[in-house]
Amino acid sequence: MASWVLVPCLITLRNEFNQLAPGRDRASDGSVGDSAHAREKSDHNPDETGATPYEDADRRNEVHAIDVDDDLRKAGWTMRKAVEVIVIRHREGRDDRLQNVIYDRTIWSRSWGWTARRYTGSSPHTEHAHFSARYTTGQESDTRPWGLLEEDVTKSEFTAWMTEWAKSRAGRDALAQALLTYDPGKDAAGKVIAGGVTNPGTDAPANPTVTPSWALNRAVVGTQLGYDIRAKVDKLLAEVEQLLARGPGKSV
Ligand SMILES: [Ca+2]
Ligand SMILES: [Ca+2]
Ligand SMILES: [Zn+2]
Repeated sequence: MASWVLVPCLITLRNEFNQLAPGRDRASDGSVGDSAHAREKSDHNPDETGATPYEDADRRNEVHAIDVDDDLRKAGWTMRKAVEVIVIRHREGRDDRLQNVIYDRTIWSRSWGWTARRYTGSSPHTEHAHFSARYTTGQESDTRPWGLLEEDVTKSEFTAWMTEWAKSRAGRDALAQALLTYDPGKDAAGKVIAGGVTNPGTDAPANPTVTPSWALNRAVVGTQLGYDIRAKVDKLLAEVEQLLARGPGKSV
């Protein structure tokens, strides 16, 4: 077979899978097609010497598809999740390098807005996911990240970020606002659902947010009462002033 290369964008995709899951099974990996592929149009065939569904603008003999083994052997990850990350980015217009993705009897394609359709080809694609790249020059050579590593945040990294955020001015403002405005809503019968700050529910004794929020509540009520009382005293004093101004012996 004539020599061939994989399009640069798919080299990055395969590298990204390797970086994400260094111990992944590679048994069902693939790129260039076997003799069965060579008999039909396939993105696994080199584009200058083989039959492909599309043609590109250059003379490089390129393969436009990879298969990645389903078994990632990576905690918190499945091929389903990896496929979702990649497909969603395409659906949202944040990536445009792929033509279609096939995995587990499902095909997602650029041709119909990246929605899922049942894949009825001879292989159900349950042991590997198939990624077909586009034949456009800009997309073939685009080696930007595919988003898998971005999604790969461990729980402890996430906790550390959240802790840092909660200490920041913006984080504290947002948390305070969320706490003070949280409304648990009402049920079908119109009763307030337990759980909000203003309605602590049955966990009140053990809920550390309840005591300070009730103290705050009482402070607000106290302040309001203070204003109300002052307004009434001011009104009363004004009336007394008026009475005194009229002098003795005159009724109001
Ligand atoms: Ca090309
Ligand atoms: Ca080519
Ligand atoms: Zn394939």
